[in-house]
Amino acid sequence: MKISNPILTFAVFCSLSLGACKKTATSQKTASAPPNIVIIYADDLGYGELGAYGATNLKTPNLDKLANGGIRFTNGYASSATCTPSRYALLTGIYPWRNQRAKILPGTAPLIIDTAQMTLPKLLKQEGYHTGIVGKWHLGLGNGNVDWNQYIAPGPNEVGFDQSYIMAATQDRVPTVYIKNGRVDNLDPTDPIEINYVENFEGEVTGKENPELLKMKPSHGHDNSIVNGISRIGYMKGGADAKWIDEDMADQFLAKAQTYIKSHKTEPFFLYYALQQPHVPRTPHPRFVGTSGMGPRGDVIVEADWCVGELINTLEEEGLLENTLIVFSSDNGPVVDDGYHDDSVEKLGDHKPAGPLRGGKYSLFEAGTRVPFITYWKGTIQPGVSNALVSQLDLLSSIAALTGSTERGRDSEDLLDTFLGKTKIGRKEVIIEATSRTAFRQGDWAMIPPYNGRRVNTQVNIELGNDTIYQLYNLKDDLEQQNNLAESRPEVLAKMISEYEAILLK
Ligand code: NG6
Ligand code: CA
Repeated sequence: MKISNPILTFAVFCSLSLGACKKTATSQKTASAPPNIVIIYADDLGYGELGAYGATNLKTPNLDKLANGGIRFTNGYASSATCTPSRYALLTGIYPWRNQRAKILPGTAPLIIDTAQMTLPKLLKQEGYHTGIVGKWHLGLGNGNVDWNQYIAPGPNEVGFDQSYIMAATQDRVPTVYIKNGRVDNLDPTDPIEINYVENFEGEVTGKENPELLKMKPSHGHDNSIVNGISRIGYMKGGADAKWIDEDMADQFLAKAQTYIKSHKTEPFFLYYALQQPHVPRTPHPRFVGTSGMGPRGDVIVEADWCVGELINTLEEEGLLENTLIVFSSDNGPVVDDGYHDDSVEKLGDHKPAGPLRGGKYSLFEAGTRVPFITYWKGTIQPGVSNALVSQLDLLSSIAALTGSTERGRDSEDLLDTFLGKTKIGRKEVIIEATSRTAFRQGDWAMIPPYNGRRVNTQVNIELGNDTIYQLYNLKDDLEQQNNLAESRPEVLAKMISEYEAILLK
């Protein structure tokens, strides 16, 4: 028997040796070995923050290189205007508003991903990938009563990551320690960690009672336990040796990500590199202090850009750049004052974190969820700009398709060709979420249902999108969402309401 077609050869070979073919099947589908996948995920980085997205005062050469050497999406969305829900959607391919627990979580919250749930790292593991996460987690840990001095589970290692080096929640929440594969790194067992989000431990200093101990003062909230001269959300006792040094966090996560790449370069790997910048508290390493001229918020964006450059250098040095799909995005839109007096407002100057968009973090307006979104694969993706509507939700099904997996996320569309720049057709519509409210984007239209809450969160100075009436904007002519067309285009509004509600109920 002579068969020259390689796929046929493969089929015959498989039918002879059955189960042994999974890996080979993947290779056949992608014509070569499956690429490594690196998702770099910033925290609170806005649509207008990168040079490639129009920033002029802030210099982001490394991210610009990625954006200009890959596909720069102009209609790329996070699933939510806050962190936890977006991260939930990214890893599960499920709309976060389907899960009541997908809200901004305290550091003591239990894991909100069911360990039986299919996740992006799990499906990649099934395809033979090694999987790792470095950076911010914020999806809960344990089952509700974590002992921080024991193995902390379930967590990332129980939902698909072979390796994890994380912070539990946010940089402004306790516990302020790194957790390595479920164990607090550098923990001295004679100095156990206790965490409480309701009351303080006797004798422990707080930002509220001891403001003289602070090097960065809170503007709102953030007045509980003091760690490294910065008061946080929540109370913590013990764990002195394990506490992170905020100014070293970027270097620490970068080093872990680089080590991960180097130690897994001989097998396909998935690295989820979840940067902590520019979320509060903004604590650039001294090397970056003053580099942006915009105070710590700008400086940590410069620092994050440098980290991305270093990571790409590592991929290049290891000869992996042409076999690695890199995705860069942000978990939600920007906020300037998010709770600390850090000069972010005073030194912002002309910089527009959201670019031309209205709103910001926490908002149903565009800036809440429309974020920088870049795909880069040297030699495979032809550089370009795409206005296709894409959501971070879609990464799960699209990456599954890329690797030959048949897994798909419930709300995740296979947009592989869009992400690879082969087509500019994206999804038709997407529901976005912000602090438990939802809105609808369809084609050029954005529709926000009526909500009772306050219109502006004055603490962060962001318009939340609330109004007593329906809002309808045509983003093609009115990207800034200034002209509510709900009354003048009732037919568009009615159609959108019914299609939006149908998805909500699905
Ligand atoms: C808010 C915090 C804010 C930030 C946010 C979570 C206050 C007053 N504000 O509650 O500083 O931590 O939660 O951000 O506490 S996120 O990007 O992780 O969603
Ligand atoms: Ca965030």
